[in-house]
Amino acid sequence: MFCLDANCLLLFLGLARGTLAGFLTLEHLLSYFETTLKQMQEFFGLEVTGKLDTNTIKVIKKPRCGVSDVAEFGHFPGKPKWEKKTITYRITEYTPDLSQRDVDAVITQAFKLYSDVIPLDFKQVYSGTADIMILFKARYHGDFHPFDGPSGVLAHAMSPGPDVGGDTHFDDDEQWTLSAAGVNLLLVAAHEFGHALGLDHSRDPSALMYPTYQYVNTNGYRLPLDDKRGVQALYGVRESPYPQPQPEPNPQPKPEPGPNPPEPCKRDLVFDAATSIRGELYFFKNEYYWKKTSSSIQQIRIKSTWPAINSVDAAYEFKSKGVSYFFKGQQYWGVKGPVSLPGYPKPISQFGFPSSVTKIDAAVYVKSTGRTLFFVGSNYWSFNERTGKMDRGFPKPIHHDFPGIGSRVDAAFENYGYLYFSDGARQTEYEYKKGRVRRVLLNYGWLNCY
Ligand code: TQI
Ligand code: ZN
Repeated sequence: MFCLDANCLLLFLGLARGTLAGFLTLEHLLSYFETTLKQMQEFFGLEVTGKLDTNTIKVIKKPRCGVSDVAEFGHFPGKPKWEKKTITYRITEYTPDLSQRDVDAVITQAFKLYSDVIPLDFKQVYSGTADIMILFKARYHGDFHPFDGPSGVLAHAMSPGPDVGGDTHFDDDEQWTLSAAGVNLLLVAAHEFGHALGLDHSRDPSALMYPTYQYVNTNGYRLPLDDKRGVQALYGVRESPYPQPQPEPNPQPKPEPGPNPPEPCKRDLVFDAATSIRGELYFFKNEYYWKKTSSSIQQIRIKSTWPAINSVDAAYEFKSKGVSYFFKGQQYWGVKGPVSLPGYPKPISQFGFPSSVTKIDAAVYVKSTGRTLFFVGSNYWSFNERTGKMDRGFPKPIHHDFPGIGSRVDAAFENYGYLYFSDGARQTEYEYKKGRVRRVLLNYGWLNCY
């Protein structure tokens, strides 16, 4: 915490430097200096005089936490920076080294290092021209700086500005990783985004913008102090804490009047979607879902739990990450129990669906194979959750691999090791290992109807 005074001096230096380009009078300098000194004196519990008295000098001279009071960071000539608050980015080409979802998550995380400390927001877009266009490509990739094969240059970014300004390219001859092996994507992306925001290299060896690559543990990684000062000197400080998704206590289901409250106990009940979430079963129908615990059934408006979601076509739970995905049309959302995750909705093309797929009928994660099965019309797709890629040779006809479950699937879920597939009001209990139907049921049988 003693480093705060360094910030004060830095603020002074930054302001002074900023002013130098325009008009700078001794009077300005002295008034900045006085303000800074007053803040410092207040912080250290000294008498607030705004003058360099002996006590203040003593404090300034004391060695503190090894952080020098002079700036090590740098900006580009002319200090180019973004003149708006929301910066869009788009990833046009991905690396085969990581799943698209992991790349998205790491890029989001790298931008968040900055948006946590400066009042800018970064928003991913999936079409058109974004402020920061991002791609992974080897060798020649459309600019005047072709990459050089493995190692050497890892990536580059343009300083802020229109057109190619901010654009960031990663050399796909590198082995991109989330770990200490190969080249860590978070650290390099965070470094490049520093350039894309207007930071030049730093002389501080602990800075992210120091011009040598050194792996550091990226768990809970935050922007090093020098880089934070550097970027705050350009954009200012984020005053309000970055809006964090709050794990709200599960909002109590209000008996809110809504459209089409479905009737549970009808033999012809058809589900839109079904999934397990944290050991409970969720059945979706119109704007509602039924939540089945071991002892009870509740009917709840979908919006009252996940405000952005009105109705769902398909849902599945990826248990090992504690995340569930909801699909509607060509969009999907990620949730953790009652908490909606930030950055959604995203396009289903991220799973590898072509644009001809306009809606998913059903989805289910099969733990034993690590695959998520997506049902679309009379076909199904197999998505490898480990690699984040669609398996080759899909889509395949449903009847080809799941004989007996029907010609299409409206809803699918897993329960106690069995898969359940609904086709209209009819449901089959399926034993995946043996590839056979065990029982034929009706959907409404799950809703404790007598
Ligand atoms: N790419 C250089 C870099 O981003 C490109 C570059 C060279 C550059 N000189 C520059 C960019 C001056 C702006 C200003 O630094 S790199 C590192 C680090 C590279 C290097 O591939 O050499 C990182 C990319 F810092 F580790 F050396 C990312 Cl983190
Ligand atoms: Zn650099």
